Amino acid sequence: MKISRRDFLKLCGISAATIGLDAGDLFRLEEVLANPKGPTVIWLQGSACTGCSVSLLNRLSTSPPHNVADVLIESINLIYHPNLMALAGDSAVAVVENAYSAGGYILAVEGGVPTAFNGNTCWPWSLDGQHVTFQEAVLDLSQKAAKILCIGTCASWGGVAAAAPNPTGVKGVKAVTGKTTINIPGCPSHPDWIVWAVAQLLLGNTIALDSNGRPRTLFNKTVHNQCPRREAEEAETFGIDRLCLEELGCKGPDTIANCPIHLWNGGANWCCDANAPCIGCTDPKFPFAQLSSEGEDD
Ligand code: FSX
Ligand code: SF4
Repeated sequence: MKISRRDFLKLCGISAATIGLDAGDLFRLEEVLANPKGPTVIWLQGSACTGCSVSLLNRLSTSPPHNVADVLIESINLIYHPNLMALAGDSAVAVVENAYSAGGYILAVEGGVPTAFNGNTCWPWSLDGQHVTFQEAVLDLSQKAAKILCIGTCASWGGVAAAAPNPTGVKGVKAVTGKTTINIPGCPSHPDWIVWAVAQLLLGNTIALDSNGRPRTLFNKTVHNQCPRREAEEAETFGIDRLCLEELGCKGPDTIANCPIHLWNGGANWCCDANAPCIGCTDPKFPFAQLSSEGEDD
């Protein structure tokens, strides 16, 4: 299916209300996407499960464009993505090298950065017959990136990939590069959060971040604060509809995310309303411990 740059606009238009784009934003996006010299996006995958890419790939619409991956490839200059690009081997690396020389690209990182064993547990590619570690690739490419987008909790702070005992020494991108990163957490990240962030960067908008690098527009209230079960009686056992899940370990009171309002799977549902306690996957300390909430509560 041939998809044009206009289709990214259409996707943003479909999601405009839910991802907070107004008519002026859509008009400016149209101008940006019409520019053949628009920003280049390099998407790297490190220590992760690829769930963030799958989450984005599953961003389905009932009308064309159906698949956000096609849209991103055809409408945004996404030059490197391990699962989506047609190129492989040296020719794929050459494309990254060219983008690096030009600079000014958006570097999207999915997955944490293994640092133990000099980073040799993760090799994204080889150059001149030498393995390049993911750590080297992230360090090099971060130098000339206009913006660094961390897709998912692993890239943001380590996440599941950095869970103890963490033998490969996985860290988040900011911890490795020292650079400011725009963190779009979630395990996986919500596709609309990713689309929102890419659209903001294409528009040249400044994204206000909280102290953990998360966009304040998306991450400003606890899950608990927005949960429809907040006043409900507490469940003592699993599988009972409409009861609060705090006694069963719900992390909603300590987790900042808009899942109860934004919903998942094309608006089908979200964790607590499927009777599954929030596991706190957008939190810097996920999966084992959590920071105290910095959002409003009660
Ligand atoms: Fe991590 Fe992405 Fe969790 Fe997986 O790849 S945020 S392990 S669901 O999805 O990086
Ligand atoms: Fe809060 Fe979780 Fe209870 Fe919802 S289910 S009200 S998020 S503790």
